[in-house]
Amino acid sequence: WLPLLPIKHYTVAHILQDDKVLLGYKKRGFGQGMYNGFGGKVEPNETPLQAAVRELEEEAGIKAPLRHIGVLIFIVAGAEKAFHIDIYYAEEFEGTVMDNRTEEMRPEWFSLSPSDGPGELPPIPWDKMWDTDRYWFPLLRDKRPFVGRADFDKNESGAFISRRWWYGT
Ligand code: 6OG
Repeated sequence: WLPLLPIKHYTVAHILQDDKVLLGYKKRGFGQGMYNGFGGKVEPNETPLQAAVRELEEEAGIKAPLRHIGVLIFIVAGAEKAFHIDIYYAEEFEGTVMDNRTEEMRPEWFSLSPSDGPGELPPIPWDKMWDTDRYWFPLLRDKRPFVGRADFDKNESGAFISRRWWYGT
């Protein structure tokens, strides 16, 4: 058998509705201070879909019929594990979006249409998101399945450089 790089399996779930997307401001942990969909680690006793539904309920307080739409693989030079992230979305949900009630995430709606005028929802906060998000968000918005991979290496001065591959339908 070939040696395998073990993976850490995560989920990220988004609600897409009427040209807007629900994201959460991460108040602690990995990705603190950034906006992301809702998600976390897939536990050993559950499927990725079960994990995605559970995390959405824990972090946003809503239940949604999530559909799988994308896979991201991140490989960081020198790290013991690769990241495997399953991306989900739903267009409807049950319950009321929680209003800043958890320690973890503060849910907020953002506009997916570039031409919103004053008084409308804020645009996607790219500068406070993972920088690879901008590659696959347009595919998520259009509900086009995708896979992507990014390899992160350090250059001589210690800065991360990345190479990326994206495949959409
Ligand atoms: P906890 O450790 O807080 O879960 N995650 C990423 N999300 C995006 N958009 N881009 C990435 O690429 C990510 N790497 C990890 C997966 C961490 C959460 O962060 C997500 C989980 O939802 C760099 O339980």
